[in-house]
Amino acid sequence: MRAYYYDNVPGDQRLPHDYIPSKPVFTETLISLGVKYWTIPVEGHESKVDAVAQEQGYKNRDTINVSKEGLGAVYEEKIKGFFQEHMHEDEEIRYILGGSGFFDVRETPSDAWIRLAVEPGDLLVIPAGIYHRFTLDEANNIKALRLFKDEPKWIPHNRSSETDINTHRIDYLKSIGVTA
Ligand code: KMT
Ligand code: NI
Repeated sequence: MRAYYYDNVPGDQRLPHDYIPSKPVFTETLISLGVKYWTIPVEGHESKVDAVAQEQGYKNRDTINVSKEGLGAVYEEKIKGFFQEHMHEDEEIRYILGGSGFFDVRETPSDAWIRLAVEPGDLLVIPAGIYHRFTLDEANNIKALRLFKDEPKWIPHNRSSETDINTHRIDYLKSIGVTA
């Protein structure tokens, strides 16, 4: 997984949006934001993903195929929804099985976007309460395992003055040592 600051140049969300030269984001920064990741080769990943899932308490899972073929009639709507800046009241955990894409997470307090370019083998944990979004890249497909702690709660809460005072958002800010 490559992490870098998003260039904020208007235009196609599927383009890399890497500054020239690139502004890399270091692992320490991701850790300070509560973003966690592991790399587990897809070939023979099952037992290793199971071990991480067990250790982290991720009890349930399903597979999502984000592509025209995979999503059918709801494709355009889903793509739009994924790219709306939002937060969840639970972690968003993804293990990439195939394809590629971009998760953007907000750095706090700068409010800069950090782009995470994910590829097969990446296991990414986006913490509850962080503002983020997702887009496919120009290859237009990604296949991922979605893991969750209990029953899946997929509700995205789009960023607003309401989410700014959501208890999970406040708890997140406390966890990274930022006071709103
Ligand atoms: C999400 O919730 O944003 C997604 O599931 C995106 C696709 S998973 C690679
Ligand atoms: Ni999300």
